[in-house]
Amino acid sequence: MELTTKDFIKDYKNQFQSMYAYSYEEGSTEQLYNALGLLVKNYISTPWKETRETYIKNSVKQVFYFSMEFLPGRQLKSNAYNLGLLDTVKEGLTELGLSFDELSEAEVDPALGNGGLGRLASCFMDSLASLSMAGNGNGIRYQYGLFRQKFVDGYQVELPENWLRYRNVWETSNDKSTCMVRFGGNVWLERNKQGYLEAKYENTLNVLAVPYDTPMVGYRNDKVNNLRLWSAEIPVEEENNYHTIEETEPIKEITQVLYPDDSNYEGRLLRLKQEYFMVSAGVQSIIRHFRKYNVPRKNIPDKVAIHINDTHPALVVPELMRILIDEERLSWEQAWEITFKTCSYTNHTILREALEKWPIDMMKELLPRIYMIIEEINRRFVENTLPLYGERITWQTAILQNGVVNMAHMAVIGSHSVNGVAQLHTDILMNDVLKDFFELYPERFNNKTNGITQRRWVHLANPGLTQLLDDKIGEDWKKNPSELKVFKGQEKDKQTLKQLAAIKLENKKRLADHIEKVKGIKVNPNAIFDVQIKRLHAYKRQHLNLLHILHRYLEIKQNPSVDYAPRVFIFGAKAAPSYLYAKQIIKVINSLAELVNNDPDVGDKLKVVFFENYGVSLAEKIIPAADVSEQISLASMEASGTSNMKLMANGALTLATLDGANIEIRDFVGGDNIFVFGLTSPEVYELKAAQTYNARDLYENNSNIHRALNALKDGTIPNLQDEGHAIFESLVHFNDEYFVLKDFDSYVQAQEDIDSLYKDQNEWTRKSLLNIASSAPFSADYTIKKYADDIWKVKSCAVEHEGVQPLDE
Ligand code: B1N
Repeated sequence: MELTTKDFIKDYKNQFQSMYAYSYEEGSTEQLYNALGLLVKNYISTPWKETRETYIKNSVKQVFYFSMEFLPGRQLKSNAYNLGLLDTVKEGLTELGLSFDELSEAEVDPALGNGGLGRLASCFMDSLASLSMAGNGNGIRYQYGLFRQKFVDGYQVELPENWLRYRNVWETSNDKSTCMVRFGGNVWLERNKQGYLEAKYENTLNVLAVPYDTPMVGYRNDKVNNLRLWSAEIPVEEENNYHTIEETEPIKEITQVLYPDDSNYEGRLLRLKQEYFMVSAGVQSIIRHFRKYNVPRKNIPDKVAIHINDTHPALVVPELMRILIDEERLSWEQAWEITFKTCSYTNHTILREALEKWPIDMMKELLPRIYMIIEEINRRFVENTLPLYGERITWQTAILQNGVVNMAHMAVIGSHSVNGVAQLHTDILMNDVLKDFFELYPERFNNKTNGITQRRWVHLANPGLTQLLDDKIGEDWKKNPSELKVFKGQEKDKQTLKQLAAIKLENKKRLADHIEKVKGIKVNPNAIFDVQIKRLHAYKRQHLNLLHILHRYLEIKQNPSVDYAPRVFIFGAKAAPSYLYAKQIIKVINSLAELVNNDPDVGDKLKVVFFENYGVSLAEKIIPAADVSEQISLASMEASGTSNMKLMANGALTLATLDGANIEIRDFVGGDNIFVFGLTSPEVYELKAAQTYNARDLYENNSNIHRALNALKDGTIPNLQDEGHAIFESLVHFNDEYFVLKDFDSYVQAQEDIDSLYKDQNEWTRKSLLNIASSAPFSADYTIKKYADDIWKVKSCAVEHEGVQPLDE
């Protein structure tokens, strides 16, 4: 949009004064930020309204992305940037004697997700809007986000994240669009006068779902989509029944807090309530919205696509059936046809412990009508499958099994499309985890490799690199990421390589300052910045990284002149509060950091930095400064990964197992420009099947492993209780479930190769350039384009020359 600096200044002064009734010069940073945020939101309101109207007027097909998690990150900068106002706003503030960066840091970063799954949902929102596609988010407005992590004595401590304590300028509560969600009670079917079977309810707990809408601003295309997050409140007409705070608790608690488990399913009743609450409110509001389209109900799938982001929202299937049958009075067959054509499902993990299975008794009691419908879906599924495929496949794929509702099975059976998030992961779904379903419905399966938005992760996080790209290849890459490959042409240009190295160094200096400020550790900006940032989990193997650092430390102690390039190992990771082993790994890394960072024999050779409270905002600081991207999960375990893509796009070299999207990264950048180590996925499958793995043998016969493992428990590392022992036990006595010791040697070798290459700065930077230039396929714009073409069948509403260009690859 067009705005002069002068107009902005006038608007801002007015905005501030109308909110606080004094001059901006007297405002606190929070107030100054609030006024700025609300002003930018005012600028958004017109395209937001017009986008909504255009979709309805043109009867455009809309996607509804149902996700229990969204991790949008701070929105001020990104919104101003996508609107095309960032420079004007910065200039205007400078004229007023204010700093944009300072105000922007005052914004809270809403932590409404655990990790990759939630961040992916937000990257998708950004791409949908930027591609001018009608895409809506549907989720929960948790009052408390993911816990704030603090280290006390090296141990993780969890503090509540009360992100709504200050006002959230981006949301608008929409009282007009509330819905009622019913839980529990008795339900029965009764034939009414017209001959319909009617569902009758008594003694239900009625919860009011209030939507809070947040604008999702497209990149320079005047399109603004909607993210709708639901909050649970007491229905107004029932307020008189709730006398005390204790009585309101069962309602308020539904949207109080995000479950902090990533890749682990915890079968708590409250979580099931959250899932149904979000699903029911979302589906009701879609059906209500659809009435505005004025087309027959059988055409719902032509106008609406509902996406199920992992199984958490899989109750969409029976809930849509319930509404179509009980409220819209369709027959079962008609309702099923619509539901199946409307829904699609993404699987994000093969970890057994993450697959949701709800006890039938719990489901029956909490959601009696929904359970009746699930039973009928299951009955019909069995009836159809049994004669065609026989007993084994039928019972293996049924929704109801051994007293539980298998949510993945429900999602697959109720969806026309099932996808994994990287090619290897999709292959594993087809050949292993969902093998029987692949036999039943091969046509439903497809791969959609994850992606990231370059706007947040390159344009905004790395302005130096962005400017260099603009200078060298022009600005087209911003709207058409495939243009990035043009940058490859400069791989031999000394001048470009020098500039690229200088930009990386600047970013590292900035991060080094931040490290000193928050951790009190001085690091050398010329050292290799080696980064592992992701949730803490045994399968991601932060403890492999830990063992290698310990190995290096012991080598240095033995031979202080050993030839290692200076290295800073940087970690960011939260552990689920109930995941003891993950917390023990954090403690050991922190204690090792204390040892290494304070040992004068070590000097610059080795520093270890574990940031507290890793999240989107911290990632934006770390990623542009990274030299090495650690992607070291046991092959087959990491569905995709997305930090691998962000780091690559910022010029880090990847050190990886052939897992998840790492394989595709290697394919695009070429085997010479990535460090690969460890078992491959087929090798992992083979080794597991053979049952011949013996970790103790490796401990006893490999001297490096022996020494490092002993150092975990002989007092080398200070201030440990039994945490070092715990890691030792899991690796040696419990036979190393994730093959850490098996991959140790090849990991150490790859790390040494990194040292050698780094000595040749020119060659290193050349490979860094090739990584940047090969990162385009991981633009979420491409990912979304594929979802739109293959799964959702939605089109861009861009008029020509607007927004992100029609994409070619
Ligand atoms: O989803 C990301 C992938 O890039 C990661 O590889 C994958 O680990 C991650 C239960 C999850 N899978 N499953 C979850 C999150 C919350 C929860 O309660 C499971 N997260 C992933 C995006 O595809």
